[in-house]
Amino acid sequence: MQIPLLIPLLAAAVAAPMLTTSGPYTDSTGQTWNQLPTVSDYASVDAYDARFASEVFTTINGDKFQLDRAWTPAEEAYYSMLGMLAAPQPNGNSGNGLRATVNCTHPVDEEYRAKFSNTASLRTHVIDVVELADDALYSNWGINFVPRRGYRWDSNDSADIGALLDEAYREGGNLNGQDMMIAFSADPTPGNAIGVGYIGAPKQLTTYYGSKTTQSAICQHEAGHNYTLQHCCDNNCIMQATLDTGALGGFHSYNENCSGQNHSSVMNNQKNRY
Ligand SMILES: [Ca+2]
Ligand SMILES: [Ca+2]
Ligand SMILES: [Ca+2]
Ligand SMILES: [Zn+2]
Ligand SMILES: [Zn+2]
Repeated sequence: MQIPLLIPLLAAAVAAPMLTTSGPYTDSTGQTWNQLPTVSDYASVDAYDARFASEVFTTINGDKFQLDRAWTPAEEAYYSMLGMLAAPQPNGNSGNGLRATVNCTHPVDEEYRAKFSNTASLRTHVIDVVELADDALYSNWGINFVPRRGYRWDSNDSADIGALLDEAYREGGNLNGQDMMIAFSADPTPGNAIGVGYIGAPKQLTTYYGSKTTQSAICQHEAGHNYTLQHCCDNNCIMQATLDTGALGGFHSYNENCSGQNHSSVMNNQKNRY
């Protein structure tokens, strides 16, 4: 008799542990989201982008963030074809004004740690990601991220990436006396996001997505949010809503329609924020 086989499966599904979340989140229209929307909730990626590419969500703590989705397979193939996954494009400008040293703490979750055979290789990877992410910040605005310490945290309490960021902050010891938290996660958290950073607050999370260079692009994009940058529609800018590794180092410097910002001007005003 075949039917009873279904019962343990169903029972297992029902018995799966309930996840907690730091939601609900509120969007710009006042709508409440208990969990963040995902691409699979919408008819198409375009429909999702049209609704959320520029949307700003607010947590119950008042932190604001935007959604950063992963590439679709078609986008990934397209960018690979263009060779855009290869070299960074650091802006050659020399830094001007005060140099801002930003000491960073790095909570790393169990799935991310498991990608590496030993602590030394993990440590090197994290430092490489952060040090490439800050190149354009440094050359343009004198912002120098300094990876200070890594921490273990266990990402098993979150239902979406916003909650994951809060969990990293909470369980990684908040800022640990440093200026900024750049957390790393490879948790299979539901949703399509590959990174998240609060707008104007020194907290961000980069996932184990793509190459090391890709992760630097994610980290740099989230750092832009940390310095109050919002999503834009400039194809050469790292602050596009969808990650473009080929735009690593690019921050647009004119008044742009989607963001309503001139990123370079904003960064000039915010470079000593942390
Ligand atoms: Ca640095
Ligand atoms: Ca946890
Ligand atoms: Ca986990
Ligand atoms: Zn973003
Ligand atoms: Zn831009």
